[in-house]
Amino acid sequence: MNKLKFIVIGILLSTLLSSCQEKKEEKVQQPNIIFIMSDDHGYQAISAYGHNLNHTPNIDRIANEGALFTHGYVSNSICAPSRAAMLTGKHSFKNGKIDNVIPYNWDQDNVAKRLQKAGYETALIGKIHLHGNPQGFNYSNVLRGQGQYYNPDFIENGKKRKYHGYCTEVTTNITMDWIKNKRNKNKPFFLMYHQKAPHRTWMPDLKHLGTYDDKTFELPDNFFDKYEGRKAAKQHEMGIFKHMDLVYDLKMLDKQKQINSPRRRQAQSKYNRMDSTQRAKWDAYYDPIIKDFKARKLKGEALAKWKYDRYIKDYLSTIQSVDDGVGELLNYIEKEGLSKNTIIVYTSDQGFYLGEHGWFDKRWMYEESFRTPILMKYPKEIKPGTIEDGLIQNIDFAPTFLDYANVEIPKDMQGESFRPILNGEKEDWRDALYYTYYEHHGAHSVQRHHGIRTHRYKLIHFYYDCDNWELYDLKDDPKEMHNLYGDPNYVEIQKELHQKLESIREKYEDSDAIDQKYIQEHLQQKREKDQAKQARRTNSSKK
Ligand code: SGN
Ligand code: CA
Repeated sequence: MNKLKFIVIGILLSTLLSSCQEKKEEKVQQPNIIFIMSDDHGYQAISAYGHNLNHTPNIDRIANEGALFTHGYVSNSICAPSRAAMLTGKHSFKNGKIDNVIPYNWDQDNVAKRLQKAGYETALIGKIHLHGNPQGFNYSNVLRGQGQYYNPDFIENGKKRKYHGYCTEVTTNITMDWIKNKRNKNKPFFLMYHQKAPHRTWMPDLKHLGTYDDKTFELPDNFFDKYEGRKAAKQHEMGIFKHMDLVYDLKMLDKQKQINSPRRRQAQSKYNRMDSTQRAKWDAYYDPIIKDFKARKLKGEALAKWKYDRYIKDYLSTIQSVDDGVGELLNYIEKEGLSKNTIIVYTSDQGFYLGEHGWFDKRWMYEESFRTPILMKYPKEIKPGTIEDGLIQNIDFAPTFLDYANVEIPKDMQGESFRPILNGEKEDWRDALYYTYYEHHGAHSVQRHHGIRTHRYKLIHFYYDCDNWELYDLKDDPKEMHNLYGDPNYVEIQKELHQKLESIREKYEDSDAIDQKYIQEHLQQKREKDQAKQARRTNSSKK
């Protein structure tokens, strides 16, 4: 009898022990997650996407060792709303951050808070562009607002700190320091490594000046777009030819002040941030270009082409530093043996126009800015060289990370984990995406709009102080030059898309009433700002 008791207790103990071990192993198995994001990095400027503009070997490595997403999209193509959508897993009208102006509420739930609660060590480094102290992070070191390319100011755990050097490299150095020396190595980690580059004004690092000077860049074939049938697009203020500033954007800051620019003062202040050694190298590169530009007295189409050429060269050179940083991080992960258990994602807050439709900037629901690059590796689950063509949106990152971390996905997150589609279980995956854009009137003059995109079609509604519809067949017209709305051949498709738009708005709980609420809030903010401006003016005139 005693012997039997002994055996039973023995079995019970060993079961308990092995289940404890399993639990421990399960914990150890939680993957590290590195979420790399850059700002305004169009997929056209990542060599893995095959556009042959530039060479980004390190970013490409992520796709070569994992997956390249061909249909990655954002929910609202602008910086702060895009970041809010990624953190919360919700569309802008749900998380409240609809534009770059209305404040973000950090008190709401976010993916970092959830991971932190589940035992993750969390860090946010670089650009976040959401005012207020970041919540959900053990360590944060973020740029103030948009940040500066040279000798940038950061806020480290709530305290201001100035760094010497080039912003992209500084952000990488802070990240490497955290990953090597600061984090608790007994915990899985969630790292948001977010570059400011290649945001306007595309100031390259000194060592990358001239990287693309020997390459000839052809204008995109719709560079001289006349926007026929597209009323909203006609009102843009993002033309490379018409709106790009020679001095502010294209660095023609001549000492003689002969080149005309309404933004010379702002250009000068960016230049003034550099120290004398940095300025000497900067001048050694740009001064001969300024001299040559002045001598050529370009006009019309020749000037348009010159502007595009300077823009694309600066933009791509700025990306080289982003790629360097990714390389440094990937090498470290590999050297430390962390590769197998680390998920690495590369994305941008949205895409960007590199001369398509004659533009720079983003905001529109047209492909170049609605789409965003997504590359992801996780050797445990994703086969190298995977091409993923499912419709993915930035609201999906938060639930996807929680899924991989084995943490419950809150019911009110609107995005969905795309882990199952990467694992080949695609059956129920969505067939359409919903998009919203609110920042009107704002920089670059893009009308308020929303719309739906399926694999083949896109329906857009421009509204607020207009009421225009656009419909595109992306198979026949991938560059979105022919608005088919009202075309008798598309009556049925148009009807279907209208119905789909209605139902997707219902699904995500958007409505005209919600929109009206934001319009009022926006107008109120505007009034307050104007009043504050007026008060400052009155005060200064009294002095
Ligand atoms: C700045 C830029 C704009 C840009 C917005 C938003 N002008 O206002 O070109 O669209 O930021 O960019 S600048 O002259 O100040 O550079 S975002 O990435 O933050 O959304
Ligand atoms: Ca951006």
